[in-house]
Amino acid sequence: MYSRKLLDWIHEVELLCQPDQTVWWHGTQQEYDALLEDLVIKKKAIRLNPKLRPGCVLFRTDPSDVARVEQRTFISSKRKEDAGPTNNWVSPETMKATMLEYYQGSMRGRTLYVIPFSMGPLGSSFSKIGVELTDSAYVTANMHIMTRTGDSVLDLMTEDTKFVKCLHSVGYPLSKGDIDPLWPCAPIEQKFITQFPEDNMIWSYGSGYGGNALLGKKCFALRIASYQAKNEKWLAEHMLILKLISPEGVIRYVTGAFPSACGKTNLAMIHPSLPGWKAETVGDDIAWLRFKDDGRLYAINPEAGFFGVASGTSWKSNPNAMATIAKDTIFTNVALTDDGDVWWEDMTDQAPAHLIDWQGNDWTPSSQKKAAHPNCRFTAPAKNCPSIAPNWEDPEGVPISAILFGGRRPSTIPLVIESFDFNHGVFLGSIMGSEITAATISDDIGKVRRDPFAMLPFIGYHISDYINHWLEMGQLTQPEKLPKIYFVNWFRKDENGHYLWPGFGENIRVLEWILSRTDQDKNGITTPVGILPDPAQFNLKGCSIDPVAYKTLFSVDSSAWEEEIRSIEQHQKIYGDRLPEELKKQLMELKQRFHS
Ligand code: OXD
Ligand code: MN
Repeated sequence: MYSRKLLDWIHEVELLCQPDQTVWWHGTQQEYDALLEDLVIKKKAIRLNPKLRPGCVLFRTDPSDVARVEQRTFISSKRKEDAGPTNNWVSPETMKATMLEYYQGSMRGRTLYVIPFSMGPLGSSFSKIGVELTDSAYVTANMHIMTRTGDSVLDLMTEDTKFVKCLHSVGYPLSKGDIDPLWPCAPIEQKFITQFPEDNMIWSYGSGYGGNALLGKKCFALRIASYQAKNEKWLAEHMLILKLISPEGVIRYVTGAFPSACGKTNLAMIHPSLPGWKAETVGDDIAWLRFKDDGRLYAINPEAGFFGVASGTSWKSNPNAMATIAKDTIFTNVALTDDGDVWWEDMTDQAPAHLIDWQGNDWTPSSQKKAAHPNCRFTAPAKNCPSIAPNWEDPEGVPISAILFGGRRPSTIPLVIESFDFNHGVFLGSIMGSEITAATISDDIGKVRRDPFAMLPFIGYHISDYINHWLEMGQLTQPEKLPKIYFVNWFRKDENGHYLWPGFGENIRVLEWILSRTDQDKNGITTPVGILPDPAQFNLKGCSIDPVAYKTLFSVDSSAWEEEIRSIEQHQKIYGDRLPEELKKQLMELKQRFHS
């Protein structure tokens, strides 16, 4: 029996958006295959060479629709102060009135897909249900990979089931005789990605790409879920989940939050360089965490696939990702090779002699433009990942021993810092960020762009309440049951601009130290910024790192930290008059530790 609430809402949307037809997504492989085949026939997608990439297709978006649009993303809470200083806010009444005008007839000439989906394993007590109504077949195919969709979700829904209503339209209605463009979307000023946290509702209009349109991901699993998590005493975080098995066979799990371009997916799929260590992937982007009766924090990955940045992914940087995308993958905005395969910058040392670039034009290595868009993506089922943990879908979640925060920091920040306690760890999460590089058009090169908890664009409410919620979570169990919190930095450089740390598989050495600390096996050295490894106990066996680099990696330079403290003080202004007391106190104590 379908829920009346659901049927009524679909009917409302049909009357509003006026699609030509409505199709229920049942979640089967046959439907998925037929949908993709239809897109290929209509030339909306290109089938890749089945001998090289079986089950794979390539989409090219409109050049104006290639990434999340943060300037068009809104938290429409009833009160402006509940959205806080870091979110765009428009009142729900005004936003609904504006968007209703756009939605009026917006699906004319198109099919409305009804996609029931579960974030999290079906039926897990961690999981939440949503229904996306979309006029995009591309979104439907991606949602099929990224979430658990279809009848099995409907079966779980009763009249009382709360679900997130996710409405999506590409914003390009078709009149009779109109030709549908390759990638229909609306101009930037008509794009809206709106979360209504109090209504459990998301309205997205005008974009067909990624986090703007696959509403289960950033909009639901982070923005709406973070709001729910605050009210229900759990955490919805922008974190990978990694399972580590020591040479002795001890299994532990860590989560990690990193801003973009810090190798989060690489770490989630790490190939450990230390003999005997094994790593398995539980999640690469989002973690939902809650305390269970034993007092420990458990995590699930609410997603079912990876929507990863392809650029830079190679057999060298991430062999597990490369193996994952060998089949059954949707590629978007990558380049096409002459033999019907895909390519992107840094996938191979040498670029092919000829390609069709992401916009459909001929490309050779002498071309001025990049062959693939820097934000080109793969959408691949998590189950195809060779490193996926056999228990990655455990409805009970996995117990977390350590939480990592990191960023791209060429100076100042040591390779790893252990926080003194949970609150100090929250402070470290609040100051994480990456140095602005030449890759970003900005006058601020060399300055740090802070991105608290890597959640700045994803917190569905006031950032001060978010920090306070983390602090309150730390009070919900005995201190010894809490995961330990670490700050890591794989990206420190010497004065000549060379990376001091080899990174990638060698990061297992840092993880080994972290886990030895959670086991209280090894001593640390107390410094003003936190606890650092005792160099004598840090495992460098088989790693050719020179002693000077090694010293710098673990050094705390007080004049650099003075600058860092000034920069943190400056950053704390984002909280306005609602700077959480604990963050103020932590900064003061940091200063004091340098002077005592
Ligand atoms: C993502 C992001 O797409 O963080 O995962 O932007
Ligand atoms: Mn992400």
